Amino acid sequence: MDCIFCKIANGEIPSTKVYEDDVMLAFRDLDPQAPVHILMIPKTHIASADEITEENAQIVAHIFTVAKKIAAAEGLTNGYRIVNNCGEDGGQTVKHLHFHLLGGRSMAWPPG
Ligand code: DGP
Repeated sequence: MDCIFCKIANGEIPSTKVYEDDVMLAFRDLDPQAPVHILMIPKTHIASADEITEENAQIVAHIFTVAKKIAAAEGLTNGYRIVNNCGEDGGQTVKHLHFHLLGGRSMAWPPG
């Protein structure tokens, strides 16, 4: 499968990793939209949030338990935002489930 985030997860494509375990990887976004912009991905290929099931939901729960530790390690003591873009209208460009962890500035709402 020609998936760029699978290639990052297995080391075929380099990335600036900030966290890794058996289940997930977190690395800095190539095109940061905030002073801290990290992508958190499952190592296993899940195409999008639309593909989350009872069977793989534990992976997502794990990512969220790690997210706050990454935020703390990045010094985001004043809050942060976690974003998932799902499908075309959601603005998803890479078809491998990922959560954007953004921080280091005040975020606007609503998103564009
Ligand atoms: P999304 O639009 O939600 O699918 O976000 C995809 C993000 O992935 C986007 O912010 C740019 C980032 N990205 C794409 N290719 C690479 C890459 O090869 N390396 C890294 N570090 N980030 C990438």
